[in-house]
Amino acid sequence: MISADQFQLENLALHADEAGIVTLTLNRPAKRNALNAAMVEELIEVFSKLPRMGARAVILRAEGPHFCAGLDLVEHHQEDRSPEAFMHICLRWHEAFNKMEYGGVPVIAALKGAVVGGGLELASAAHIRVADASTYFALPEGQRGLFTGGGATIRVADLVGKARMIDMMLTGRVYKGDEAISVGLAQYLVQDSEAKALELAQRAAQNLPLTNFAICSAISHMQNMSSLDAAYAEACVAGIVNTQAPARARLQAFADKTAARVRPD
Ligand code: 1HE
Repeated sequence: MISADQFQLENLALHADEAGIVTLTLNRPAKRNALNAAMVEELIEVFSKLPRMGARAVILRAEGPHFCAGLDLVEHHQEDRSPEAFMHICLRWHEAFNKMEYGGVPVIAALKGAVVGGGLELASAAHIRVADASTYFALPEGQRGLFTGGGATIRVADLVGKARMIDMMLTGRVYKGDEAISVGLAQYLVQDSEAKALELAQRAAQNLPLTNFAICSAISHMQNMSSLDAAYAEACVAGIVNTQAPARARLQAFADKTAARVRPD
């Protein structure tokens, strides 16, 4: 069974159940879960190892009232980084978030409070985002004299489109509630984002692991390809996934009319 002892974590907390559902907690509430360099290294460690440890789904949650306040601005200020040093910091962020997005294990973000700057970059690397009434989204980099460096130009622009992202950065626009859902920042708006994330994780974990691997890595890879190459890659992935031995029982159940049918509710 996956356990926290298998990781060296100070800024994150990890708990796994017998079914392989991992709850990963951003655990710097006193600093509003701001991402310091150490926390990013821990994210890399966790998301590098979990796919090989049999994790079936990850719930990414936060301690305290805010999900994540983005880059640790105090550390950044105190370190007085050179352009080269900060470029390397950004590359470590990309390493962490790419491991999340392309790792093949469903990651479901349970959001609350501030999901801002690098916190939104982190959330946008999850496969599903669940918001509650307290959740709000912003990219305050523009107002801080900064620019995004953790993949927002790719993932946030993917979610909301270029024009909205530019507006968020130029004006500090904050999205929350139904409007945040309608622009694509989250897929669910509920009273209890953690309970909903758990429900979604448990549902996703009922899929075959190889199928989830394809859903949570192949789709993202294919978005980076030409349509022609993506169609070819899709055929190759489907060749492997759609002929996997464990799928036979599910197909048999459909043929026997014992499998659940797709219904609207
Ligand atoms: C922090 C950070 C942080 C809080 N770095 N320490 N991100 C931002 O511009 C968001 C900056 N943070 C905020 O706007 C607010 O802190 C919050 C709205 C998130 C929360 O407000 P509040 O009133 O609950 O907390 P607070 O009093 O502002 O902060 C509490 C403590 O957390 C305080 O530390 P303390 O030691 O004085 O108690 C704050 O300094 C600390 N804290 N946010 C460091 N971000 C790869 S490029 C990515 C670019 C970016 O992400 S830019 C960052 C955008």
